[in-house]
Amino acid sequence: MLYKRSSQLFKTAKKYIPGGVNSPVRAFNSVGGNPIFVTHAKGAYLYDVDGNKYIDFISSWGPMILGHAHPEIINEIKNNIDNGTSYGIPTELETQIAKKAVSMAPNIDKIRFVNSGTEACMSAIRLARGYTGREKIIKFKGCYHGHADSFLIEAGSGAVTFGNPSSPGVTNGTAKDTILATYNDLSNVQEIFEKNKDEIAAIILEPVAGNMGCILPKKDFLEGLRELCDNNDSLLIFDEVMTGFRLAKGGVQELLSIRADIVTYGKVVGGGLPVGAFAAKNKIMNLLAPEGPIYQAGTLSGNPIAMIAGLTMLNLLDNNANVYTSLEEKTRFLALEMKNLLIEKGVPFQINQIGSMMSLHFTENPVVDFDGALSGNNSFFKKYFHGMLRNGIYLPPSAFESYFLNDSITKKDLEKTLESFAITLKSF
Ligand code: KE4
Repeated sequence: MLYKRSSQLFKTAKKYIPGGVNSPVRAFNSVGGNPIFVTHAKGAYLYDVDGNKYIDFISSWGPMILGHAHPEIINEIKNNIDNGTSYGIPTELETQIAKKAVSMAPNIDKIRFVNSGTEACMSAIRLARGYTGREKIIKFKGCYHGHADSFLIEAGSGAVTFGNPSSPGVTNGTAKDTILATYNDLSNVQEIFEKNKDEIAAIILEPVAGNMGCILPKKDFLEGLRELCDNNDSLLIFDEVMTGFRLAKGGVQELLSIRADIVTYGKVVGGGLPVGAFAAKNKIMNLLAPEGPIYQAGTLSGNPIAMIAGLTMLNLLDNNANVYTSLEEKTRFLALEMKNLLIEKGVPFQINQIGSMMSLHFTENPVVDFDGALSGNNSFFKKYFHGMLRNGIYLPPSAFESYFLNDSITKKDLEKTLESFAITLKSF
């Protein structure tokens, strides 16, 4: 694998774009080396500027669940692009995709479309604060809800004290309203509610986490959060930007039969174009402007080309329910075979997998929270990442990300991936 042209392009990119990228994780800082630059993608494959081909395990960080450049999505974009690309005026398309999303996801009556998962999550907490009249939110260490100020908060000193800004530019005033809890630790959340009686507007979490690697909720964790919110008149916000329409048609709410009060979406819902969304029952959504007083807006929200891409994607998923079984089978097969290779090698590891999401951590400790993810051996991870890249496998360039399989991946691709993994393990 040669990366000559990618390295040249990265050098130039850094002259005009901070860090040469438009989103930090793409810069390979966590694994070292220079990012590849892609020319195009089709199905399960990425092609870089140096003519290298890769099997793609990030699927654009989730959106491309049916594979890149899906013919039906591309055709619908082509069929609509000549009508114009943006009006800032309502279109029937927006109602069609809203109706489709509401029919697929449980417990929602209305949905508002925005342009990213960040916008969806920041709007969801404003809605929760407006609905409850309270100011504090609880989030979990290691969960990521986009880059809005209220989420760029790291744990404060005590287990139940307020957070501190995790990025310059986030004010202490903002940080004081975000409290950090430990994922999968229900008693910690209970303690926070007791110390902040009647002050918690909402809990926001990834019901299946994908930003610490993939982490599953422990038995009764989500049910416990549901009960705490009900007993304290707080709202439970599921950030399903990653899991929505990916782990099941109805996301985690359907998969694990647990009801959220507000759900956020992104990635898959846009079919590869910039779309986020947040949704809830009428009693909450009707408080949103222009119907209610809680303000939220966006010039390109409901953009017709993004809507047609998203609507086509949702229709494809809704009419092809066995895609979820197929993705689960492929991901489970990969996880199992990787486990066998790792056991044979004698390397300490944890593999977490659910549906088409999985991650590998080089640690003997079970990875059930952020500290567990932090205990992974990052030098092993760097060797693993670059060994797989050199052998034609594109993985997330960070141990704190989830793999997102797409349904274009074939059994042959998975066998090639395992061959690359066996070669990579030889270098350990
Ligand atoms: P965006 O603003 O990036 O569309 O969505 C933010 C977001 C919200 N909630 C969850 C659960 C998310 O995973 C994300 C974004 N995910 C990252 C991957 N860890 C996107 C990749 C990136 O930041 O470039």
